[in-house]
Amino acid sequence: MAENTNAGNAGKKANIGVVGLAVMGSNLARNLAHHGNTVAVFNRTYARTETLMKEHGTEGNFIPAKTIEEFVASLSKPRTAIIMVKAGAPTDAMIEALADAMEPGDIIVDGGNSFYQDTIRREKAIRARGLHFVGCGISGGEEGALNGPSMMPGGTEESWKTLGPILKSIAAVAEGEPCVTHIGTDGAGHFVKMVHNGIEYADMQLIGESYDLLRRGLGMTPQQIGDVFDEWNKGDLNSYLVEITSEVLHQVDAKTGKPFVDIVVDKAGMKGTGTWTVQTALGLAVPVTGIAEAVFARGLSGMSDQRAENARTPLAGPDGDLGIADADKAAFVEAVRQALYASKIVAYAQGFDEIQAGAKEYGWNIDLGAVARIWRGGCIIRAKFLNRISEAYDNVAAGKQEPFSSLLFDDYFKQAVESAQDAWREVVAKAALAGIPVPAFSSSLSYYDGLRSKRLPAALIQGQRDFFGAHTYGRVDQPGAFHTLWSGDRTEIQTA
Ligand code: NBP
Repeated sequence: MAENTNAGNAGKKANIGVVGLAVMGSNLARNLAHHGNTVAVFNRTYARTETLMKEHGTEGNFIPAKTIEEFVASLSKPRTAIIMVKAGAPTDAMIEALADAMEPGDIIVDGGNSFYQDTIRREKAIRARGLHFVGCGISGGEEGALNGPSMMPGGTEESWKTLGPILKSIAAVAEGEPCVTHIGTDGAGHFVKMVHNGIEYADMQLIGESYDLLRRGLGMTPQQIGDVFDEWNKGDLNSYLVEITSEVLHQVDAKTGKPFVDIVVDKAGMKGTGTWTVQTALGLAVPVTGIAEAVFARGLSGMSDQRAENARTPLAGPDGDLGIADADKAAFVEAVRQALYASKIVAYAQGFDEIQAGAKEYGWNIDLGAVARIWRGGCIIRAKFLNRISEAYDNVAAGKQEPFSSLLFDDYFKQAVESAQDAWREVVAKAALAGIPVPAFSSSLSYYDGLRSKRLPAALIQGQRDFFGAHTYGRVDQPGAFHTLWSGDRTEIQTA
């Protein structure tokens, strides 16, 4: 494409700016320009700005800047700039540079994958200087940034008034609605984006376990399993992740002619958002067992020393063959589909629990129905069943349905999990007998059974805690706190 001389932009101001023009920033800048925005662009190394202008400068109105001062001067007021640089110290450096060059009332947006606690800290510091700071989770990878991401902005209502129309212009659209909403103040957007990524981990692990059961357990080929995922994608499980799973399973390695999945090293990488989700959930005492098992499973896949030792001196156990007769295999595949759907519902229910707990802890007024709606398009966990989640929360908000303490008690999800549970139990039990690890399937089932248990062994744990630490316990038959004199005559005293 021809280089943009920007002759037409002389004297014109940009309504939005992008700082950081690596893959995400340049694609976001192009998306903004494609939708009628005039976009100021700046990158620490000017060569990247030149490349963007050379390759895509004619796609819309850009104003390239060589310095941060030039960049800020080219923005109309309130000046609004989205930072898309490496998370951590580089983001802090750019926030500082922008805040120094901007004026009160201007808006700094961090579109990177920042930890929500950093966003809370930064928002406070920037607000003290009279500027707005918006932490905005952006999902959808580089393709989403260019063609329509799902976006989760935090920050003030006032900044949303300026930013909202701009973000709506570039967001993915699902069922006629842009996949962006104002999540809540300060770190709310990055918090919700973090949980989105945690759910993504769980979803991917559950799909992985389904594949393993069909591959090792039933002896199906990757191609055959890809066909199964294609079928599953036509029903309740319809989602981007199920769709791409089929693509990956159908891929053949050009070098060897082998299934692509067989030539990939079985060690899953991670960049930290799953870990943050679990660490945060632990702090808030929300059991996100599906997400946690997914993060731990990636960790286990990377335990090279232990796996190498097992290769030398294998730990004994069954070989993974489920021993299912050919005539019964189709029924087992269907059982796995149901187990996957039930476990997925649990993972999402846990993720939404974490968002609710975060909202309570940090004083955010988060519309959970709206969160489910903006995840229907543009993001990695986009899925048909998010409509069901938004319906459930919207019905409660509209007073059409009694509030529920977990999505699992919503009529639709309750019924869906109840009808899947026989298959779910069969899959988990058979996997255990055959030696196929299904940590996310089984922990989700245990969570479900934990919730339905009338009595939990927590009573015994309280007894143990009181025995060794005088931590006291409650009684089922009267209020108050009690302690038994375990090392004395074992009488009970009331302590509160
Ligand atoms: P990277 O995360 O690879 O960062 C590269 C950019 O950061 C370049 O523009 C680079 O400038 C700039 N930068 C660095 Br490195 N250090 C800097 C500093 N000290 N001061 C100023 N600029 C600095 O880019 P990306 O993959 O496009 O991602 C951008 C952000 O978006 C990240 O926070 C990422 O977590 C987030 N994100 C990424 C995805 C994805 O799928 N990749 C999805 C969602 C969100 P230079 O050209 O001068 O080196």
